[in-house]
Amino acid sequence: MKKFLSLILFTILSSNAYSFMSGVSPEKDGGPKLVLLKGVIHKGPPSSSVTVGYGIIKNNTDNDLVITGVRSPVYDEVQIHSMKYSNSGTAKMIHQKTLLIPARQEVALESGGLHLMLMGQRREIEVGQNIKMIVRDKQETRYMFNLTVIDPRHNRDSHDHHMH
Ligand SMILES: [Cu+2]
Repeated sequence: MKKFLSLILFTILSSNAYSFMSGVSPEKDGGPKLVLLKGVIHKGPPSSSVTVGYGIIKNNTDNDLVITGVRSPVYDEVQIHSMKYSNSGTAKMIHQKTLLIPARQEVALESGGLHLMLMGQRREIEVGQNIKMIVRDKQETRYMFNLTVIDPRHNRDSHDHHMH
């Protein structure tokens, strides 16, 4: 009986893992046309419910691509935010509903600028883990981004303690 249960569990787990990219027809799988280079997720303190993701989004095609959404099985919601600075020195985050990545260009997500805002973490993440995200563009093409969890306290020169 125990064996039977674990078999069911395994089937459920593996079908979940599979369904992450399923439902996407092959012609809607953008493959390496849009990639995230040096993708990282900052492992936040246990008390915080939000954290950030950075990296360099690279468009490997001759066409402009417009990102319209990002999701990950690890987070309830992933938003693209930009920063707006006022003359008085305050910073405000703006939710970007779309993000243009021009043909053959790179757009950096970095501390103090554009970033992925990761909200509603569904499970514990550990430093070194690889977290996948599915990015959708205006043509409903999907791309897979890979991000590695890092401990931002070991990257003190990244100056982001005042941002998040
Ligand atoms: Cu943000």
